[in-house]
Amino acid sequence: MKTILSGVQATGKMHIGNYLGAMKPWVDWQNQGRAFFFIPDLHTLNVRPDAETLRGNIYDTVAWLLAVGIDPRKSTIFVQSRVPAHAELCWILQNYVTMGELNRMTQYKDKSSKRGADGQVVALYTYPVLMAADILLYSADIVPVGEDQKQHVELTRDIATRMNNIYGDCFVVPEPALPQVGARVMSLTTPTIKMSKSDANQNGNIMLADEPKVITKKIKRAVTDSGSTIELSDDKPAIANLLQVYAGFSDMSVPEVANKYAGVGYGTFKTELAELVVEQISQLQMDYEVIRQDKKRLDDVIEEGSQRAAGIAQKKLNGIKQKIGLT
Ligand code: AQP
Repeated sequence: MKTILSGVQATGKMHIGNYLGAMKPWVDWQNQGRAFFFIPDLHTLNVRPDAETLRGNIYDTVAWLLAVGIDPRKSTIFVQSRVPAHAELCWILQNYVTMGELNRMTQYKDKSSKRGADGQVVALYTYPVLMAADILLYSADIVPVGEDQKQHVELTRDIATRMNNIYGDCFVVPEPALPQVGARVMSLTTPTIKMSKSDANQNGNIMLADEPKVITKKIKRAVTDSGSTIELSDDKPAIANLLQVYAGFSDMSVPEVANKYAGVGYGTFKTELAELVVEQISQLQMDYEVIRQDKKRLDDVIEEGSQRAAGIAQKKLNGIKQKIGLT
């Protein structure tokens, strides 16, 4: 049986890129193997969130996972900081990765360029090493992620292979799995950059928590390309992105959506896209509101999942410590 693992940051603020690129596909993945979905709250510390906000965001994020359909009877849902083995393995792995490799990580370049000197914290730089520990502790075969995280999974593969070569069988070498639709949802205002929580222009994002009228307004104001009718083409990146969003929410393929709307005006297409997105997000929001009120249920999910994860992770860490001579 394959092991599947992935995570979503503890910001509580998910956009439709996180949803279509990661969380929605996880709902299918949980039926295809032994699945782990976690909240990487140690990663989230690199933006120095206020303590009370972080505490609440962890609950928000778990509630969103349940609302989109992650089922704790099928998947282990856990919080990273409750499993001490992540930080310990991260330290060990830092000895098997070079600064040259970390310097090539495009996410570090993107995120650090958006922050001032004070925001360029060491944990942002070493983020991919902690992510490698997250994956390798559970012997994950498959890591379903959006395209922006693919490079980090590839680095994880390099680290695992390196340690396997030095010490013999240490780790399973994981494969990234990108969804067919939604692997890279782009900003609605600047379709050349990915939709991102940290984008200064929040009109480019559709958040899962946005009200229907806000979603509709953002879609209606989304930039379009030259021309006036729907056509799938490499030189129409804005339309391609909107078609991708429609495909993601309708479970159609992008060419199917393009065929359905071929020759239709941008205005009509945007109206129907907004209706589709509003309908689906409204349902998710209703489920989320009910789940978020039930703190006892959320505590139980976190506690049970984190205990199960900690048992597996500690066993793996003990084996690695033995192999490398620490015990
Ligand atoms: N625009 C996107 N399109 C498709 N998938 C995306 N993901 C993120 N942005 C897009 C995927 O969502 C999962 C969880 O991501 P994360 O919580 O680790 O956040 P991130 O990758 O750092 O990107 P964000 O959410 O936009 O935050 P910032 O602004 O901090 O970069 C991952 O599988 C990710 O690939």
